Amino acid sequence: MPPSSLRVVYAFAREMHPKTTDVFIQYGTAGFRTKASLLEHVVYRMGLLAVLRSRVKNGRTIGIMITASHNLEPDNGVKLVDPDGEMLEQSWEEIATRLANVSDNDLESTTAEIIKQVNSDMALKASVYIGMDTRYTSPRLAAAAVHGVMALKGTPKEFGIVTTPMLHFCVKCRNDNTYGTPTEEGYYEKIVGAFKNISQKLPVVGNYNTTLYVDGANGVGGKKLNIIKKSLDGELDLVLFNLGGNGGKLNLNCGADFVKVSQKPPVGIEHVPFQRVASLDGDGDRLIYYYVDDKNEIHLLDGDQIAILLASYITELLKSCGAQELRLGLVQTAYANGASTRYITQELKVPVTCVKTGVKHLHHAALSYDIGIYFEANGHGTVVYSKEAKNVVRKIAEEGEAEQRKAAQLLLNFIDVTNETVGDAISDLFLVESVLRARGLDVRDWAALYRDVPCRQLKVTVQDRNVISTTDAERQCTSPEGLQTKINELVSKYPSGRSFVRASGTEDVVRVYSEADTQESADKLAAEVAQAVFDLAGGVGDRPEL
Ligand code: G16
Repeated sequence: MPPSSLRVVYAFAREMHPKTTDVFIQYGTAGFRTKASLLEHVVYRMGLLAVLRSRVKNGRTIGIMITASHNLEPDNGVKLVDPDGEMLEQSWEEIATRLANVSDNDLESTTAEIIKQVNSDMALKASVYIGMDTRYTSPRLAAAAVHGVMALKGTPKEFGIVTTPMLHFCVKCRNDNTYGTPTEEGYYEKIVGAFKNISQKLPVVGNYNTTLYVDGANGVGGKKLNIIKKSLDGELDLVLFNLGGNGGKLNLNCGADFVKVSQKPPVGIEHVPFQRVASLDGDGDRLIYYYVDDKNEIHLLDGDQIAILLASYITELLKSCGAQELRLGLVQTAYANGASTRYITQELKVPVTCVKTGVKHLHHAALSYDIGIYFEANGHGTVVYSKEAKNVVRKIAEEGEAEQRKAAQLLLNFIDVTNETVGDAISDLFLVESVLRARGLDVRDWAALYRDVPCRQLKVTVQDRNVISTTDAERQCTSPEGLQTKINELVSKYPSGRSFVRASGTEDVVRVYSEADTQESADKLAAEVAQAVFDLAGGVGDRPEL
């Protein structure tokens, strides 16, 4: 494509997707995320960038997902997916931010500069897959992405409404046909098919029961499970609620983020004591389990517990295969409950790495193990298996002793249930159910593995959340001055106290996390730290109450 053709980049912008706001926007924890009304020009420009990225990757397919995941309905967002189905390479985030913020008048020249900077060969073909969540603003934004791709003569392919992990999966399959078929059906075939294989190998034993309630957060994940449900031949009896009907609003008083942060069950169903319930988030990339007891108290089984369940089962299978030489490790963030980290290192004897929030950081760290399990406490995570690990297991499945072969075949099915590209609520749900079934566990048996330290999360609104800087995987705050000293002082008053603060990369807030020996103390510590943030970091609105 000759450089003179870049004129169309400006023409499309001016005519169809003009930049109508001067609010600066940044590629954050999971792409650009803000009020949907401020995003159209940003998404158009990400269509342009996806084409350049595809050409830099020799024409391999790039993904664009339109979603604001756990955020409420008025927000929306956009993120780019790299060829192996992983998040956009971090060095390109700054380029994305630059392109999103230039004026329409400077768009053509900035695009030309970026083409030069990244050395994108404009003669190459470019392919871009586009998916969206169920928000009413998503179709309009997806159209803007298509226009961006067309402006630079790339080939867009629209997937319509899909979960975020489905789009990641399809991108990966398109670039690596050994992974699967790049369609929604291909996803069901591989992931659900492998789960059915496991279920047929494992009879229902012990306390496990096949009924699972699922809170769909009124988003896309529940809708897709409703399709899957019909193909499950009694292996799992899904009772779905919050599917978007009856006026239910996306992520409002329901969904994984609501359940995890508020530590309350979602609306939408009458809870039966001790019933196993799974809660998805709005775009189907996070999963939290919980049950309500006979005193109406909720017990959460969050990302930490899911990671532990998967790690212990994979360790057991590796042992049964005789493949203990494969290095298994776990990756968490500062939000991981202290009790979970102790359990993993002391009981499971599995190494743990702590990294910054954002699956992109966790995924990267997990790749350094033969088998890397990563989960944020909020339920976002998956397992990644190295080529070497897969080869070892495959060889045992073919050549091992009878018992070893059996375990290796089960592990191969387990690998196929996993969406290795990114955290995936549907795939994770089938992994968890496989382990509970294999071990004959009820949700209470699972919860009894260890006890969480009481914790609390709060949000504080400040004038500019960028005044907060952190270090040590976000566990220490380096600015504003005096805030970390104040946090240390507050924490020292509480037995088993721990607290940290960080700026959210998906919402315009500062997040506060605390742990202490009792729930009352954890709540109080969080409120005191929230007040310190409000006072020292320019809080707006009402000062948080104790
Ligand atoms: C996204 C990211 C997660 C992150 C979460 C909250 O989740 O993918 O890794 O934990 O945002 O991030 P922050 O605390 O920076 O707002 P989702 O489910 O919203 O895509």
